[in-house]
Amino acid sequence: MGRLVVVSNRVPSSSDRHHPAGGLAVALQDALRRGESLWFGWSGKQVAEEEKHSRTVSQEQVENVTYATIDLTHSEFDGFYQKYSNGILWPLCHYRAGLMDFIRRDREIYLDVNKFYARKLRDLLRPDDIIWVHDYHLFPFAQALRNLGVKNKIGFFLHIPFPPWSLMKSLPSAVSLLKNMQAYDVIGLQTEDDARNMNDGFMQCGFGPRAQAFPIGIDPDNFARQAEAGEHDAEVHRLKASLRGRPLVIGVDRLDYSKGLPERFLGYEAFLKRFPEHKGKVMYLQITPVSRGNVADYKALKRDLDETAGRINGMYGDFDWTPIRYLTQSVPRHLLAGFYRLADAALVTPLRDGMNLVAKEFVAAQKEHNPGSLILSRFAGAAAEMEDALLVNPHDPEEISDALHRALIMPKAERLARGKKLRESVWRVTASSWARDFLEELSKDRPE
Ligand code: ADQ
Repeated sequence: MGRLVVVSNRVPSSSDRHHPAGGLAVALQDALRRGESLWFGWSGKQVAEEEKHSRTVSQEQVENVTYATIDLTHSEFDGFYQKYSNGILWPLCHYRAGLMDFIRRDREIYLDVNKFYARKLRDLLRPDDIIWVHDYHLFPFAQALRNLGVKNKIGFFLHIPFPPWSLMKSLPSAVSLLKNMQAYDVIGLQTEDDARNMNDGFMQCGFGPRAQAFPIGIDPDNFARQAEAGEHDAEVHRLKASLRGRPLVIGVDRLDYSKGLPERFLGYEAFLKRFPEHKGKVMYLQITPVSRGNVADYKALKRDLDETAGRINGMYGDFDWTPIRYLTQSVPRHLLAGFYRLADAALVTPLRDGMNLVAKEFVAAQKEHNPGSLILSRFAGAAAEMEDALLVNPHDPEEISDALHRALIMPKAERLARGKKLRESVWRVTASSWARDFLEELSKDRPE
């Protein structure tokens, strides 16, 4: 059997290669360990334009995985990564066409970087390798490889949502993007809705349907073990002591406008206003590390959140109680797991999300005999599998506030019944079953 070749824009950094802590590295762990494999992508480094033609692929072997990475120039990083991938494709795929800032030159850089990556990878390929490409940075990657004569099986997985064609077509050259995707043998999306949207787009452009749903999961056993171990962690104890018996509500998200954070804060404010019996008696901890911090939309979002949290704390707080504890630094995973386990409710209310692994991590971390409640947006991919969460429309502050009140007064029997069903869903589709199912599909023989 050939190697598994994973291609993603970001490759785990050297320090994460021995013990992957999160993200794609955890999801692909089992698949990568099965045999010899290669992981190709950007090194995370930028070089000056003068060095453009002297760049070489650097390789590091860790156990049976070779990590092969290449640098980007400053202008490639800007046009390909910041502008086209994160400034056009990310908002559009999250149904936020209004945030797109389209400049034709960035699309050219995006296509050029895909071709550049393809040339670099081609030299490393063997005829029986199976190639698995990840995410929106690399929509046209298979076509770029095919143009170089690569005949290997190539699969693609999109981690973020895919909008209906009526919206997607607002992207200049959307048809050409979908045309390029015909070069993939298998295309996976997070949900049936996303797969339907993409297939409809294919059909509207005169192509056949080829997208299928492969919802991603976590490694629940491992996460549950970390959460249990967290009970003995000094920092988890500190958090517990600071609660002084009051219920804890937790939110954990990268700082991103897709995660619905300002709307969530307004939901929490509505909760304090409409259910004043909880004032002074609940702690809401929101952990939101800054991502893409140098992009204007993200800076504005950070300002908005800082201001809203400050306003709510000023208006509703007391000399011995802060309504929102809002952290913008990252927290190590084992601590997060311990914090989730301590929480009575989680607020996971993205406006749009491919899947949302925080929802699954929260469920995996709960005490089976006394689980906390999950409040989940209907517009997270996870909602399709987690109907026993308290599902909300994140645009409606009152709906969030009702759900929060309900979560905090929910009888134990109902929490147990919901918790059991949620656990079943998190243990049914795991990171490892996701990768296995996708690769099985990709390995099938299909007509030329
Ligand atoms: P993300 O948008 O990054 O991923 P998500 O699925 O929630 O969103 O995963 C975030 C991960 O980062 C989780 O494992 C979480 O624990 C971790 N994380 C978040 N905040 C953290 C913090 N403060 N400190 C430490 N860790 C933190 C994209 C898509 C999602 C899709 C995933 C996987 O946008 O929809 O579920 O890929 O396919």
